[in-house]
Amino acid sequence: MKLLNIAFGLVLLGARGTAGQTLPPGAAALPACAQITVRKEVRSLNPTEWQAYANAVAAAYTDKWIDWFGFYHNLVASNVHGNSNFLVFHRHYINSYEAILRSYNPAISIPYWNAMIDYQKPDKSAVLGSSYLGGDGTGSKNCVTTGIAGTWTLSYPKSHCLCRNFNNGTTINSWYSPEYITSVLQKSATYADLRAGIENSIHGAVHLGIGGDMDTMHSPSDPVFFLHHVNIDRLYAQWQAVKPDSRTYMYDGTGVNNAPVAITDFIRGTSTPVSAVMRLGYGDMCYTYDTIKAANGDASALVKRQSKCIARPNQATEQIKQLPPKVLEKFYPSFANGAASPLENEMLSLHPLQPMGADPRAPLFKIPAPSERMRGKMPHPSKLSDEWIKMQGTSVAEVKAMEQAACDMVDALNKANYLSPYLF
Ligand SMILES: *[C@@H]1O[C@H](CO)[C@@H](O)[C@H](O)[C@H]1NC(C)=O
Ligand SMILES: [Cu+2]
Repeated sequence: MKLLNIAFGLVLLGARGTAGQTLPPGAAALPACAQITVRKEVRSLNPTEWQAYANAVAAAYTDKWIDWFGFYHNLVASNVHGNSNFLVFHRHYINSYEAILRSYNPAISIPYWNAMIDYQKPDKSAVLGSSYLGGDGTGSKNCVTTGIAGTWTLSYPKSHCLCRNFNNGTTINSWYSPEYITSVLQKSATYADLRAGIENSIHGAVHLGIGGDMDTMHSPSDPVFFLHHVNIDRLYAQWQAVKPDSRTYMYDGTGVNNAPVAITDFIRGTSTPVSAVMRLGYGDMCYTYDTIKAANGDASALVKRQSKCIARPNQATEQIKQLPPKVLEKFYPSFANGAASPLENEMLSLHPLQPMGADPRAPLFKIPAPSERMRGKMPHPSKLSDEWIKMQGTSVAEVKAMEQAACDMVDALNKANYLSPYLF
């Protein structure tokens, strides 16, 4: 009898666990994926995995797929930025690119670049080093000459080298920190909140900071685009997974021409319903993230080689939790109410000076203690340019208000004498 009760209880629990993820009205039921792949941080790929990715990208470049993705993004750009289409469109778009890469090698998953951990000095990131995506452009045309695209000649919109133009001479101005993105994840109650919070912060800052082709509407010409947008998609997926019952199919805010969006909409520029990309593990969305697996208790999800390097996760979290209660409540509601999921804490991951996982000769990196002299010195994030805001079709007021709030958060943490482990 007791056993029966337990079994019955489990069935109910199972039913309840998925009840809120009931398909929205009018949506077709999608089959569960037979196989779910895991997208990982680029520096945790082993050399074979990274080489396989680089080879598939090279093949896609040769077959002009990179040009096609630049062309297509430019074609639909004005409809899919600065409004609620942003997250769902780019999820669909990245998945299409991944499918193309898999036509060359079925084992490929696009890695992500956790650009937040490099936010203080992005140009120092190993990801912009010659073993990965290459660095700044040089010469009169700002041509990239290092990394996997160092020899590229693109043909859209006209024949040109891959172009980058770091936004502060040879360096890049500060981006948005893990501390800030953690705050966005915890504070966003609606899909529209999350979309604006992510698109106007780390999303725009990376595009502008790298410059050149990344600062255009054919930005997928740059291989940075996909690793960057997979990171944006990861944040969306994590935010959904914090409260899957209410957030999986949450879709609100406004779309093109400020018209309210609906879950029955098609993703702009596609014949795919919005709802078809929202639930990972179903239909064509056969992937998850290493961070989501880790949050679900899979200790092996974050790569062993680097597990020693990730051994410092609680330093930032524990310090943040000791901020004055008013500051904590304002910026970190989930920490304040003691119910934070690891999915809404971006301070659990890597260190900015992480050595390149793809280089087997690189010694394991010992994380230094945060430098005391940096106490209370988190930099303000760099602002988006008016040209960029206009190009994205975003509301200037929305961006300015958000940038002000981001600076307020940095000031509040600095005033509280917070010592960030991401500063060096
Ligand atoms: C370039 O970086 C320096 C040092 O962080 C900063 O003081 C300066 O304002 C930046 N210049 C521009 C044009 O953003
Ligand atoms: Cu885009």
